Amino acid sequence: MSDTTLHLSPEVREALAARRPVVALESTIIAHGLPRPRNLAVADELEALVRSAGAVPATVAVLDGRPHVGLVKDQLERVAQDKSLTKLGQRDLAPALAAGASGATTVSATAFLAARAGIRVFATGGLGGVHRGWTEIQDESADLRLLARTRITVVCAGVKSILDVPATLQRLETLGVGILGYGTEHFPGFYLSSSGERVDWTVRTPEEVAAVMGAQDALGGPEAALVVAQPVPEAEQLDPVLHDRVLAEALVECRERGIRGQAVTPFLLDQLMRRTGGASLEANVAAVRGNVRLAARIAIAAARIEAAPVTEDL
Ligand code: PSU
Ligand code: MN
Repeated sequence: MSDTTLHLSPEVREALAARRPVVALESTIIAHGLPRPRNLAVADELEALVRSAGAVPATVAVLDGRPHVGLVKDQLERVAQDKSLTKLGQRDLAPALAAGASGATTVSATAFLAARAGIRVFATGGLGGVHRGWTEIQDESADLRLLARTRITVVCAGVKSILDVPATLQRLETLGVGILGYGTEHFPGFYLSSSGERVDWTVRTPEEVAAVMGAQDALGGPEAALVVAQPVPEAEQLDPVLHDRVLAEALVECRERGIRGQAVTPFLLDQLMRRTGGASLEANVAAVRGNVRLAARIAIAAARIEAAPVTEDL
């Protein structure tokens, strides 16, 4: 029989039992989104950022057929170093558990497992979305549909700029996923501070985000996620002209080589890194750092609201 029990790290188990703030982190960015050995340093740094902000990190992955929420040190090292780890979206979880396989979880699989563990806040770099050329190749990340049915707050730097951003925003609207611009009236552009698209709602504090989460719960309705989109600081963004040029080159290469499906996103991220001499990597890491810090502050604000005594209007 497959082991479908969630394996919580001791730190995460204690925090959840005591209703202390926890932040979920995905592992695909570590295993497939960042180059070795930098990926382990970043994974450690992200966990440390969550802790120093006063919350508990829960990195999610599947190891030897077991779903883990919160990894201990050697498990995190394995995710960063073991080249045999596959990339698991939510639909891959059941086959992976049944086969006893190991893999890193994407946004969709991470959000799914984190929500099942009772974690409400999740930080990543950029969400998956609708790929360019979607009229021919129907490549839309499973992240979107999963977020439409999972009550979790995802802090991100928008969706990856390798995607068709307006089409992705349209899909999120159709799917009923709320989006808050954090400190911005524009939807961020992942490596870039702005995608040029506008957002309908802007918040400026973690407490405002927590208030929206509270209103989501009080309203009921579909269990959709809340996307908190925070831009990478302008000083740390990738040069927009360089970005547009190398992305065009990378998209041509992707098409010429016939790369498809799950391989597309890691391929394009890697191509951008090579073609910008590592500058895209720095922008990516800067974005994730900011998101992890903010996610911890949101988790703390949300835990405070939950702990506050309930008052009723008379
Ligand atoms: N954000 C990053 N780097 C990444 C990803 C997100 O900064 O590598 C990963 C996430 O795990 C996301 C996945 O869910 O890319 C999307 O892949 P696809 O387009 O195949 O759904
Ligand atoms: Mn895809």
